[in-house]
Amino acid sequence: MQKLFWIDEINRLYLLQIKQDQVSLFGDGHIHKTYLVDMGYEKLILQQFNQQVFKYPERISNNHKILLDQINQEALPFILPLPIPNQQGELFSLVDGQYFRLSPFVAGKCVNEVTSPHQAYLAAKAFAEFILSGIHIQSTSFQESIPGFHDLELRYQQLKQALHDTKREVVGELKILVDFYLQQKKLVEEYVSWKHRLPLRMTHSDTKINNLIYANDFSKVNAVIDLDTIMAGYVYYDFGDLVRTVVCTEGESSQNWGNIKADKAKYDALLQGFLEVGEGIFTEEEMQSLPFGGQMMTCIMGFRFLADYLDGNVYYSIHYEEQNFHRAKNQMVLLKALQDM
Ligand code: GN1
Ligand code: MG
Repeated sequence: MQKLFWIDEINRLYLLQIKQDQVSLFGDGHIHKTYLVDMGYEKLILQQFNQQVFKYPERISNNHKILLDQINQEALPFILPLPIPNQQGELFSLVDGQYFRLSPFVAGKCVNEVTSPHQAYLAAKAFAEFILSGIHIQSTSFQESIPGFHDLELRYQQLKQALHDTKREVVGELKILVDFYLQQKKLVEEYVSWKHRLPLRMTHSDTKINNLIYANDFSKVNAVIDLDTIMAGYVYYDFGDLVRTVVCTEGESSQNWGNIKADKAKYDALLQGFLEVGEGIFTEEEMQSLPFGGQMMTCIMGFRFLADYLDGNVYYSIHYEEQNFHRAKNQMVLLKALQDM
């Protein structure tokens, strides 16, 4: 790996003695550059923060400070690895114009697909328990780390804008994909109608299955991770992104179109996990909104992947030029399967 010029400054800011060869790239998130720091006696996660995607790091600090102050972490059945404050008490460290942060490392397994309904059940329980742990916090105290992040109406507009501005030729399969997503107006209307009926809660807002760490034997959840999008949202967002990434029989990057199906047993297990925790706490309407969540979150990811492809791949990291196009196609096949389930 290239020489990491920022390590000395990190060591100074956190009173550490990390050496170059103790740092390696880690995980497969699409947004930040994540490193594992292995000092032998202790492991940490170090992230070079993506300021292109998250333009308001101070809002994330605000939200994380609320969590540090107001969530009883001891009572949570898993770890919430919030950033470790530096010597100045700040959650972010600015080194050479770049934001970095350090957080505890949690051992276990991060997966892109679950293999059993029981694993699905455990994931749903954990994310519902997370929502519950912040149910006493005024949703207005959270700031939007990405404005309009799950606003389906806005994402629909952004897709139309991308289509208008694109340098790509919209023909053939791309045209089919664009037409499919533009036809999802009904979901956009349903999104608007739910808005008036549901309370805002503290939600994780990025509950894709690899944002959770299972114990190595999958007997429990060790941690809920990727905490940048924690903000006010609807319960169905968190249920929905689980549906999108758990119920699908193929991962988000799969191109085995014929194998992309919705697994009803895993869906039912998700529902069971969520309801077991939320029963008597979530409102009747929140419970009723859950099935909409799966379709809505799949649709919004399709909008976003496709818009990014049309924009020239400026948001998500990609391994090849057509990857966002393929991701959008994957979500289209899944959305159809969920609509037929
Ligand atoms: C991004 O950071 P990561 O890879 O967990 C994205 C999510 C998408 C997801 C799709 C801040 O999540 O919204 O659902 O990719 N996060 C952000 O894989 O845009
Ligand atoms: Mg992630």
